[in-house]
Amino acid sequence: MLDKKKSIQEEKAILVGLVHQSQTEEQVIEYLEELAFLAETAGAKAVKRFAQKLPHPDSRTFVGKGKLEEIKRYVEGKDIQVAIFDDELSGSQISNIEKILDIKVIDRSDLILDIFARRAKSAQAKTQVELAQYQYLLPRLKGMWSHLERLGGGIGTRGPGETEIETDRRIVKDKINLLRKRLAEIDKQAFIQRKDRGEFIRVALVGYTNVGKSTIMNLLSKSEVFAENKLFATLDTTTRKVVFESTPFLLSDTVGFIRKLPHHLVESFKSTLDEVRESDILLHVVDISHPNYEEQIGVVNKTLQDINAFEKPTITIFNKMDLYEQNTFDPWLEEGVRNEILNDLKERWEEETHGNCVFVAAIEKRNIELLRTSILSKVREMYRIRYPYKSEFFY
Ligand SMILES: Nc1nc2c(ncn2[C@@H]2O[C@H](COP(=O)(O)OP(=O)(O)OP(=O)(O)O)[C@@H](O)[C@H]2O)c(=O)[nH]1
Ligand SMILES: [Mg+2]
Repeated sequence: MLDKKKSIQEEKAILVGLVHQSQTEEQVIEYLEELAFLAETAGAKAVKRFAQKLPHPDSRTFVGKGKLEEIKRYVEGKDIQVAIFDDELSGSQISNIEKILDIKVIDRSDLILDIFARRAKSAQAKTQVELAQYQYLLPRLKGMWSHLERLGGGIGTRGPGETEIETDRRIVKDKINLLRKRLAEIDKQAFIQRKDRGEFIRVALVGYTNVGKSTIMNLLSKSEVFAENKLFATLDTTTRKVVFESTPFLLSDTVGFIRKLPHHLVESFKSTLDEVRESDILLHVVDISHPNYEEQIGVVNKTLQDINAFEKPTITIFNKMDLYEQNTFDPWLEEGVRNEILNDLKERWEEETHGNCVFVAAIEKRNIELLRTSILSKVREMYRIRYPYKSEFFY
């Protein structure tokens, strides 16, 4: 029962989102675009999107009955295996919707957990994801049972009684406890390792997923960190010692953030995010070519607050300037007008970040020297503050 197959690799999917009152239609289009990208990262193909304006989700079926009928009419007779909802669903909502649509139903959290599970490489990441998966499952067990009951529902088959559900709950709870203990052990080891790193200033790359953190890590540290155009390419933190003009420091590449990151996932990734929490300087990478980049900045800041890593000295790196220019400017636009638009943008963010920002195109290595200079001056400033009497040892 606990092996309910969730993988959606090579399946065709429809996407469903709700438009709340406070959201604009453009935002919801962008959200579903992101959900489609998540589905693609998990190996599925989104063939159709449905959105409904509702003040509150329907407690039984999430979207309204009429909308669900519309979706059912679309799905019927087509080669579609899964419906993906953009918000977290309860166990009973999942089974109610599955009853009506007669295809598999998963939600955004499920999808993100599935991607994380497939990408996890280290024992730490694997344990963290597994823990989050069981925590997500626990409150949904009952709904899933009633779903199974229906599937096996011929005459004479008896549905599960409370005992079976209770047995399952106990199995899941035991598993959660076991994983927690295992994680605590791994965390202890990681903590000891981090302590071994001495007195170096620590710098962490943070940001929304797919903004170019690993690409920048590679440029700055000449390492080969896995970077690709998929969400959550990086799950494990990579730390390298870097030396700029004889000043050494530690640079870490970390897991990307996303809106509505499942709560349990943030919880169990806390130890991976220790690297961020314990760092001295943050490099907040932003994909300025993304239509929702300002909202993404907000999501990252909120997540940093959640893990108690806010209000650290930060350099905001506006990346993908090449794509931004390509998307914003018509080829015939005069050079003067272009520069004016670019200057306005830069001035606005210079003001907002108190001068702590750099505009780069990592893919073209544009402005990387300037970025190095900004990082170096921040790192040296931190050494001076941290070790007023011996900071000269570090450069
Ligand atoms: N056009 C353009 N693409 C870029 C730039 N920098 C990175 N990319 C591309 O953006 C995609 C994501 O890059 P990554 O470095 O993997 O991004 P990340 O932030 O580490 O992503 P996650 O680890 O998945 O959170 C890759 O396809 C990169 O080649 C840039 O300056 N311009
Ligand atoms: Mg990465």
